[in-house]
Amino acid sequence: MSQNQATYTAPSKNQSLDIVNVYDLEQQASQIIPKGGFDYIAGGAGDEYTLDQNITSFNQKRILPRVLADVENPDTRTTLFGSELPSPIIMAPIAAHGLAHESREVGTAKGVSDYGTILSISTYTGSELSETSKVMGDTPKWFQLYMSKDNEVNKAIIDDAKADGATAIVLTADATVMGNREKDKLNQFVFPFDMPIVSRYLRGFIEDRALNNIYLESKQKINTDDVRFIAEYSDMPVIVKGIQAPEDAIKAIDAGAAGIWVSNHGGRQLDGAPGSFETLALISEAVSKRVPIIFDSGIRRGEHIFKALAMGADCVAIGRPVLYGLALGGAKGVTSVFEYFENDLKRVMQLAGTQTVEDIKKTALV
Ligand code: FMN
Repeated sequence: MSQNQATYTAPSKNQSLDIVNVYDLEQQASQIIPKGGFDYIAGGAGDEYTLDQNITSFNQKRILPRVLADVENPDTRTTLFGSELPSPIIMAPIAAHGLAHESREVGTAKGVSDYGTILSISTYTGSELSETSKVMGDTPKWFQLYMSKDNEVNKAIIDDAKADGATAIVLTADATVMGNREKDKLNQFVFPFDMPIVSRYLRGFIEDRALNNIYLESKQKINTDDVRFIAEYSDMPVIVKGIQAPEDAIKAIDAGAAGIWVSNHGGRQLDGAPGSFETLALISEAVSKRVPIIFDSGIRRGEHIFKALAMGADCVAIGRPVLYGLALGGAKGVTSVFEYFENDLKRVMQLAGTQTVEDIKKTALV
């Protein structure tokens, strides 16, 4: 089923959501997002082994209940790159929010900013940067860069992100080719709308907006020189996203990365890779607190956030669940998702006897 602009109708409601859990949210979202769009969002690569493993691998570690802990109203507030946040929960960069809701990235930006956390804007945004900025006030935003083969194009994109007020560049390094997304192939999925930033380097390929064509124009040979180049050119903190091996974390930091983003792209790239959580302990050891660690891929519960922080992350990023909230409730739905995760984390903190985020980080899982 090929879906073009004329036939793709994204959901449009704007309402707060009463969330029981985000699996239920996914199920509800599957009923209202057009099939091609839903499969693109929810799907993973190949057998979807890694997609599943991202969630199940959290069970390899357990949280010891602690009592007589003298804890009340746990405090989830934290600071990341100088930004004060209500919780260690930020928004992952995600392409084409217009698949989930007619308000596109503008709806997400409003919802994230009403909650008060960091928004990461994808190179594959379907909204202009100025449109999202308008609804965000002072809420910090990061720009996620997929590199073009042409550094002049990269410079122009970084210039735009900087002019728009981005406070960090997230260099995604794990998507140099597209993962084997079989659902998208079966659906003959193409993006049903334009993407203003990436069109800068799509050149002749824009006509059918097929995924493979986008990757053809992206840079494949990414190395530490690119990290150095972006850090020097942008004069902003560069966070390297897609790190799953301790060696790559060390290489990134040596090249000037100001942050490490542990992620396997939500199981959308290399199928057969471990669950992202399984890689965190060794990466955290290698990073050794030199720079902050952001963790994603598989966060679905407060328990998962707690475990990621206890294993060395400084904050977690939410991906798919935010788009499901956007689909079901627009900007308000997005805020509801962040509030759900914060409340769930607070409950876990209370039961695990931890008053603050720093207490979680000191907790040993069993
Ligand atoms: N990561 C990027 O760095 N840039 C992107 O443009 C991007 N687009 C994505 C689009 C979709 C629909 C999804 C689900 C993920 C995308 N990601 C992208 C990966 C996310 O940033 C994040 O790593 C992933 O969603 C985490 O997995 P989870 O959603 O299962 O928790």
